[in-house]
Amino acid sequence: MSDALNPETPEELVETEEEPIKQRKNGLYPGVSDELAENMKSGWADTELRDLEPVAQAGHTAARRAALSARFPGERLVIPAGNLKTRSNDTEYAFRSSVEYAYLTGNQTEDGVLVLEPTRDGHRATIYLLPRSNRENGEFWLDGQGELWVGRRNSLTEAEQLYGIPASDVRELAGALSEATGPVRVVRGYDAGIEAALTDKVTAERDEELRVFLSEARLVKDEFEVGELQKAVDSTVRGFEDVVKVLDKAEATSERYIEGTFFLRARVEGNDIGYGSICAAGPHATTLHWVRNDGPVRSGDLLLLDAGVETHTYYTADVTRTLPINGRFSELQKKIYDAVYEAQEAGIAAVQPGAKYRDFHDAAQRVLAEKLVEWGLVEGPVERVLELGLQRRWTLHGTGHMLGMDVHDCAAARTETYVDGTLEPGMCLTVEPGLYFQADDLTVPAEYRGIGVRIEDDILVTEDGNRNLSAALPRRADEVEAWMAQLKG
Ligand SMILES: [Mn+2]
Repeated sequence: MSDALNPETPEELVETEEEPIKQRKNGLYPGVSDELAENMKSGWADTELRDLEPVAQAGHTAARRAALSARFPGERLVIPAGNLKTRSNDTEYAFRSSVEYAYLTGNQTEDGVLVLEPTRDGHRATIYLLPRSNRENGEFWLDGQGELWVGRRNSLTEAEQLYGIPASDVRELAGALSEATGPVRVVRGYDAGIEAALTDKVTAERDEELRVFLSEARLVKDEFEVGELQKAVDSTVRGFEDVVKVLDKAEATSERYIEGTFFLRARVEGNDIGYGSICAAGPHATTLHWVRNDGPVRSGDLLLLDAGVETHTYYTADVTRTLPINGRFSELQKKIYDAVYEAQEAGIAAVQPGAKYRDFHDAAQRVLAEKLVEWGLVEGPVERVLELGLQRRWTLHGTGHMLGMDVHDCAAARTETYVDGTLEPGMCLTVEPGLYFQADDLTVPAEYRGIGVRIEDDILVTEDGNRNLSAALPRRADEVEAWMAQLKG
């Protein structure tokens, strides 16, 4: 990629519109003649887009903002999208806006800020965004954030049509906020500039209440969100099929071939992967978050693939399958796989409206503890094992979590509404028991060592039970083998 002509920060450049950038930074733009500067100001077509259709979630974000408004009457609420983060020198990481901002606006633009201003009967929402680049003062082509470099932005008028929210120039927001009076809360951790403008007006405790509310608001998904989650899962299913089809190429190279194959599907059909793909072959499957993905892929071993496509609206799937690389489970691999499958079946059955959140975890852990006792790996009785948590040497992690715009969604929700809470229709969670025998675990027979199995599905709580959103991907051992045989042709 090429280097921006202008080494200065965008804020400095865009503050004063009367002075052309070239003159203001006299001498900093070698090679830009007055004639060229003048020439670049004009000859550009009017590209304003008119009569835009609102984005698909615009019909849902108003209700979300209304719920937020009702919770904090009379207070100014500030929800930033966040800023670009430097990767190195003048390159940045791909931007992903804060989920709080995307959830409430449907917009995902860097530097955007949603502000809810208190009114007599609720709040008035405004999204603050960077407007189109100024062509008169050279910002358009001399500024690193100019549209010539980073691409066309929506005008504020276009943004209003797309998101159904009045839009204003974000460059005026920090100043306005620092002068504003009255109670205010901000979602922290995304926009240092906005936080600095509010520093003497907010408290950590009050801001945390805002963050907790926005996390808990997302526990129950609306119809649009469920549709997006299903879309994410459907793409993920295709990504898993892609991987099975290229296992021979992965054997000839490394786990990276699997990572790259899945990523291709995620980028073509969605926004991205929802989290770093875990492409763990052989003993790497016993490392819970194996994302280095630089190991060999060997026939006879298992591949634990934990990956999810994220949609353009940020909803992600989170699915795991443990596959025999050569297409057939060995006897011991199948014994361990079947135990995890049985535990997952028990876990999924416990996902019911009105059930405690902990129930599905307990149900799955019980099955795994029974198997471990039955195999002689831990001394029974099972009640004692569960009471002391002894099975956890091999089960390692919780059996699932909420799923949504974050893979571990609603993480700021209070214990009483999440872990100690009750399942309700519209909640979506993963059920993902596993058994992991570390390669250096001397307490298990040698043949178990280096085997890791996890099976993970995305389960929606419905009015009368649950729906497995990832049911299209085979889970039972014999079905997995048949599916692989068919794909490998
Ligand atoms: Mn998961």
